[in-house]
Amino acid sequence: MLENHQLAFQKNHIKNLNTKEKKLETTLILIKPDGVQRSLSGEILQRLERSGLKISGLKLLHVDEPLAKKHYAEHDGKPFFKDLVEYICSAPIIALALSGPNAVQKSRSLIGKTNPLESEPGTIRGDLGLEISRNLIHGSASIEDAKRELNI
Ligand code: 3AN
Repeated sequence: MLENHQLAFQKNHIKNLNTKEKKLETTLILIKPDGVQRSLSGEILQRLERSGLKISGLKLLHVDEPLAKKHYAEHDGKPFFKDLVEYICSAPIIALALSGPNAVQKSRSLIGKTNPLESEPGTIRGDLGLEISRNLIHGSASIEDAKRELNI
């Protein structure tokens, strides 16, 4: 969802981190339509940035059906797949690449569990979400998923 030129500043952004470059990861974060519509983009970005992770690419986009199906391919066949695809295509989202040490695991812990009812207070979904189908944000689940999703 983010092309190479949109990731061009990544090295400059992360060069001040006290870590060896080889340990750095980049993950894909999506602020979903509910996050954008509820004007929570700033709050969500602030929470992610305050952890020390760096925004290394960012764009507002309106996802179309083929892109959504590719992104959510692992859920194809599940009962909620159709709604999931329709929903992510229903309004603009914000896609960002987030970089830093252990960026995948760190962003997942900031985001919280899939169901906002089960997400701990202090997490994005735990503090700001109510429903599993409107859980505000996507974060890649693994380093492999991050690589695949960033290249879609
Ligand atoms: P996560 O976003 O926490 O990695 P996944 O990958 O299991 O969760 O699910 C992807 C998205 O599918 C979730 N963010 C949520 O919007 C939706 N989803 C997952 N499970 C359900 C469900 N049981 N009912 C409705 N929507 C679901």
